[in-house]
Amino acid sequence: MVILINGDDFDKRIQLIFLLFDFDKSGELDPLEFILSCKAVLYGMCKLNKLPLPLIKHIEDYAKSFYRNIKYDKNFDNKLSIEEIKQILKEDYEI
Ligand SMILES: [Ca+2]
Ligand SMILES: [Ca+2]
Repeated sequence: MVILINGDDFDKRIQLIFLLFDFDKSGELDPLEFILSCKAVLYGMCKLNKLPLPLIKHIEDYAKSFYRNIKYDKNFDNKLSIEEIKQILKEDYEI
């Protein structure tokens, strides 16, 4: 996540990653798409840093928590738009 938020072209990076995981090109990430994107990002970060891989159950619980929190899913439609994801990364960059 640090790599994502520390660049000058934050919006472009987020857009690119968002497009990779918005499998149905709906313009929003549904819970399954978000879980898959979390898995890919976390596994990549762990492998890069030679850390143990997190349990899939923990990743799923973590990802699902975003959809239960109106702070993240601001319109509570059980989908995360690119604007909602940008806000998550800007406001809670330590996640
Ligand atoms: Ca989608
Ligand atoms: Ca939403």
